[in-house]
Amino acid sequence: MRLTVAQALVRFLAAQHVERDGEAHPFFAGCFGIFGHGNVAGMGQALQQHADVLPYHQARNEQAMVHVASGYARQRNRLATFACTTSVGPGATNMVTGAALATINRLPVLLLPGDTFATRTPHPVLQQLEAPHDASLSVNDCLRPVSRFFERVERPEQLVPAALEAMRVLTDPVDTGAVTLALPEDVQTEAFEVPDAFLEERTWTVYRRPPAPEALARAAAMIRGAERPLIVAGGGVIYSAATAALRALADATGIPVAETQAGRGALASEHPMSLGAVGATGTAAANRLAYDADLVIGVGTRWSDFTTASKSAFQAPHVRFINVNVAAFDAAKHSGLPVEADARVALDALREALAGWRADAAWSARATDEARAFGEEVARLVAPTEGLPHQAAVIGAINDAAGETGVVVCAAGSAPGDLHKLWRARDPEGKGYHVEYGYSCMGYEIPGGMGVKLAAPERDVFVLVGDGSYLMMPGDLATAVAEGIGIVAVIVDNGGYASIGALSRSLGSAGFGTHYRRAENGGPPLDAADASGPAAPLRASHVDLAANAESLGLRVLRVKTILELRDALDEARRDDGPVAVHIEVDRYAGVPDYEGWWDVPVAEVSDDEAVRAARAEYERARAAQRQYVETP
Ligand SMILES: Cc1ncc(C[n+]2csc(CCOP(=O)(O)OP(=O)(O)O)c2C)c(N)n1
Ligand SMILES: [Mg+2]
Repeated sequence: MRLTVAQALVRFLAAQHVERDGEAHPFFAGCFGIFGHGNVAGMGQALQQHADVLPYHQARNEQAMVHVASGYARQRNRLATFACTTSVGPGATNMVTGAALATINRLPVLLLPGDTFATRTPHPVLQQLEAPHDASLSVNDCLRPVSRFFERVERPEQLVPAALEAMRVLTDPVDTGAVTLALPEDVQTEAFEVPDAFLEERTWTVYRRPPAPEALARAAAMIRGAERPLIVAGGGVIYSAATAALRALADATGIPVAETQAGRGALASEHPMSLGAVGATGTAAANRLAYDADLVIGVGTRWSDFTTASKSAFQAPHVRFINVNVAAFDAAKHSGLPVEADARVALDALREALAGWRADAAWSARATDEARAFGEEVARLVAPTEGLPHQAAVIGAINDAAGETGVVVCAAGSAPGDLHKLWRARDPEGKGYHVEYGYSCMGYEIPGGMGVKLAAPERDVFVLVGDGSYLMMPGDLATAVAEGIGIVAVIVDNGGYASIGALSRSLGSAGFGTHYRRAENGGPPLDAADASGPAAPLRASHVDLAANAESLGLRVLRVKTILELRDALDEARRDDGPVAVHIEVDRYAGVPDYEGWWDVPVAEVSDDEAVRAARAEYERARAAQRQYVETP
């Protein structure tokens, strides 16, 4: 059949299915896009013609639409996503940040940027980068380092192998991430004889890879020989739908479980072995057990710097690691014993291999005691206080409104650390907690939350967004209104970049550059150079974020107290359309650190006494860093 490249691609995408555990469904939920001269006639025409098989959704910012796809993919356990089409030039480069986020978080997204003419005739076309030394370069080459697969389709026939390669990578749990097919604007519109088979329904099966028997036996022997084993559950546990297998292993063995950001909620907080967050933003319970653990069993984690508290969290002499992971790259980290396998299969196999064995009863009991004590600490922190509300109490209110099935979405600022520590996870499949912390990208919150809501319309989706993150990318709230995506965006206004302000103060730099307005323009003076900040809490910013959200078409609820917030959340979640809830919080009321640390280097020389003191403290803390190079 003779079709244009764009028509063939759209029909191909609509025909792709993915299957796991015998369940198959379409891989692409649709295509987000913003049209320009680089895609309006090619992809635009094809999407119009085939709107019945691949629905089109208009976005307001290309970065945001990639975030929507990432949020969607994560909520669907990476078994479905959106395609994203852009024009050539700025529309395409706007996707670079979204691509990096997807690739770092190992989430499948398909990017279809327009590209400059393959014929080279109108060169330099509008928005073209000219590289005198290399005529084949275009701005789309920025997408290469942030894509797991990149191809520029310069001839129509090339689409066939390129599209198949794209699907291989997108559906592979090891390789997945952003995939880019750059489409020169002339090639999009060129027709070719498309093989029938290319357009037929195709199912990509995600097989569950079992561990090598020898690797499993070694892992079981190491666990049996351990005195203080600890599981660290990562996002892979949730993506693999292995939360029940994790719970069964914890029940059978009494091994305590700590969680990364992506793995948060893998084990419900009520479980006696659930220690919650570990690492730089960890709970006292998890970090104390991590300190003493002699064997750490990472499951589906890529061991980000935060998880190990910059390699200071695990302090037992000769602490060893076992890494259960589908990706050899991650399984080899920390000179651990690599167990390359699907998380669910491996957890079930470990439970069988450990039948009859239990961890030392005193160690398990310590986990339960610490978890209970930290639960009391959480209750203390989320309780409403006098005066300006605290962010912790906002989190407590959202947690209650979310119940067992609601989802909280967040990405950057002070909230991710607070959520990691404070959130009581209740959803048995771990789908109630969605903090993007691989890239911790300001601006992800709103579009990411829209993706979650599109993936799970039956759930209430609460987006917790700081004023700074809000200002970076509010525009796609207009998309949420236009498309009827009923998120609840809780705008937590503390008048600037409070998290970085606190970090700056702790490093001796007095919160420099983290308030919106300069002091000479009526903004607040620099903070006191100590971690407690000024005595009187400063009122939030001069920007009326509630009015901003209203102007984009949202219903907005303005609240002043936690009691009002609770009512507003209840009202908002009953509303079908998107609702924003605006609340001012105390910029200086942070949640404490619980023996977590983060390596942020401090100036080695300075005229400032506060910086010199911070450097001395930094050097003391850095002495605890380890390399984890034991022989397994
Ligand atoms: C795109 C992007 N730019 C910069 C940063 C660095 N950064 C991390 S948190 C933060 C401030 C966030 O402010 P806000 O959303 O108001 O949250 P708060 O810190 O006040 O809790 C900044 C600038 C980032 N994570 N992402
Ligand atoms: Mg803020």
